[in-house]
Amino acid sequence: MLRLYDYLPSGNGYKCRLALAELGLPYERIELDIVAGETRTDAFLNKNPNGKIPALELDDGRVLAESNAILWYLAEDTALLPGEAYDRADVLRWMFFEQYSHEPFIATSRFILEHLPADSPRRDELPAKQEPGHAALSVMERHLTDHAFFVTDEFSIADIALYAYTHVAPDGGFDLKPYSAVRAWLERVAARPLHVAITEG
Ligand SMILES: N[C@@H](CCC(=O)N[C@@H](CS)C(=O)NCC(=O)O)C(=O)O
Repeated sequence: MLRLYDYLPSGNGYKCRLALAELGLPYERIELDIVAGETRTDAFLNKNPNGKIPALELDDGRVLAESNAILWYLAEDTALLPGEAYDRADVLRWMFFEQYSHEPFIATSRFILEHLPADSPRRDELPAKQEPGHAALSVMERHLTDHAFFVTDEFSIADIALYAYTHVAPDGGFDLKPYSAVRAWLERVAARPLHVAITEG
């Protein structure tokens, strides 16, 4: 059975849980407390030398790290990944956007506010993350104003990659009120029949 090394509050881990739920794939979830350093043990570093969840262990023992690589692996030959070359590249476009222009500002603000002590010096990083975080939300808003989903007319792993941290953006201090198209898209994703919440293990 697939084994997912995970941390329940993690949006990166949640991306994998969302895809596994959409695809109806059974898996074993191994919870690692990232704040307590459980991803930095020798045993885990032998699985992912980068010391981060999520990591997906296959039946044959191979391990795949990086949330968006895991999404790609799970989605191959399913409705979550389009077949046409341009559309597949467009999925990658949005997943690279998520990692470079969205996650470093929106996800990390949530991590600092929700998982670090109130007196953490990392709180000083928060103001500088506001402008680029809102820039990412504005890019999404512009695209979603005339698209139901990010790539083609269908839900794909591009939507999963972007949903994970966008739906909890307010936890990081990002008000979603000005982004009506983003909010409508969040509702469309959450209404999918096999959708699971980030709190569901
Ligand atoms: N680019 C990676 C980021 C993974 C990541 O940042 N994981 C965090 C939790 S969301 C983690 O495991 N941190 C623990 C650590 O760095 O020790 C991905 O998309 O999977």
